[in-house]
Amino acid sequence: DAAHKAMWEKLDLDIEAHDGLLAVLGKFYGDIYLSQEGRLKGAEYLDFVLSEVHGLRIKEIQDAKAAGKKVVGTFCVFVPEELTLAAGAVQVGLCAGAKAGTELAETLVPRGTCDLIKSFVGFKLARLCPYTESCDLIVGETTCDGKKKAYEAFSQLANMHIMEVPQCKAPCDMTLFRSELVRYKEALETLTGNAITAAALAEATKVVNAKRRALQRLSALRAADPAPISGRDALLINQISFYDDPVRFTAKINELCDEIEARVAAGQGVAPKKTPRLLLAGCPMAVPNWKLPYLIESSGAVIVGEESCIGERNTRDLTDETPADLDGMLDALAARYMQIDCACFTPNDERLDNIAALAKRLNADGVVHYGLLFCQPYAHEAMKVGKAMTAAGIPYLAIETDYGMEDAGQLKTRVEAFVETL
Ligand code: BJ8
Repeated sequence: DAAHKAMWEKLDLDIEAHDGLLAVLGKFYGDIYLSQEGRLKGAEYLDFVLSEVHGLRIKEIQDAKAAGKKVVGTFCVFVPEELTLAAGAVQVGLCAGAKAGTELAETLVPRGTCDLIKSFVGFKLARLCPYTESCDLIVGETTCDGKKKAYEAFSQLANMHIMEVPQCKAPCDMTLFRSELVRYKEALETLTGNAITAAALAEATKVVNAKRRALQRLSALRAADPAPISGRDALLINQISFYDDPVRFTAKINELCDEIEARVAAGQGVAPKKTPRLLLAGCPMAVPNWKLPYLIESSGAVIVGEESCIGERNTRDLTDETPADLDGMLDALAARYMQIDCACFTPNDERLDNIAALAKRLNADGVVHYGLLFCQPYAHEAMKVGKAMTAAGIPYLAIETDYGMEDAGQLKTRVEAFVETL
């Protein structure tokens, strides 16, 4: 409507290109989401949030800014939302899952860069993302080479803070990460003018843990056969967790879980009992990257879990709520975040065990590894995961793809062939 348009103009978006993007997104969402059968009533919340992804939520964020709040954008689950919230700021995820502004992006990052990076750079250069344009500070991190070098270029376009994330997990790495938490805390205090107190951090930790618990509850319910929720909807829930208000989100997902519990008790699901069940593992799938989940779920299988940062890797571990002083709380944060089994770490063998355990817990019949083209860390681990799954007797398929649609037919053929063997 006119008010939204005025807001987007104020954010200096390219209105015509942005209209085009929303039209494509709406069509894509209709085909992939609204066409599903046996959807939960609580999915209305998902449809609403998505239909207003560049509308109402941006309006709320603008209102918060007008009231003096700061907005922090992130690209990685290593950035602790607990600290951001404790400083009274709003945190939003900026990873992007659509092909947009690619040519512009390639003026800033090399062609052989993964689409996740090209997408957030492209969205910025093409002036398409109201979240990016709302940020007062954007936090980068030294994870993969692609991201860390892209942030050097990106910092010419936005106010950035770079966190050093270690690549190993020895005691000295823990010390380094702990000191980076302090540096991030100080950056937030400078940005917002608010001191981060023990009381504020304790409260923020409760909020973020409650969000994780709701997502853990959802994950646990997906062990049921028949699967009570589609993988597409579960992925969307995890995607929305990165930009909706955390307290509202938690309440809505707990309501949805109540509905799922009733469904499981009644033996109902989105696909018949004994439908082949797959665990997706690998690179994060940012909104609206729904290509592979859609292909899988239209090939006679159902997805029962996501071993990615837009999934289990972001929700598996809680932050210890028992420390009473700031120092203890920062120790707890460091301990919690350093458990993340990102492929950027070496070695990263715990990930292999975590995938096998997750597949077992979710009663998965197989694992599909998703790697983005040009992503070195996950391409290497796809091979290791394949060996580990074979050793554990779990059927395995590795897929490497990008945000384009050109390979959709070929991917579907491979997925269908894999599903047939299950
Ligand atoms: S903690 S997974 S969110 S770094 S796909 S940009 S790795 S070349 S996203 Fe990640 Fe944090 Fe790790 Fe999670 Fe690089 Fe690969 Fe691209 Fe990637």
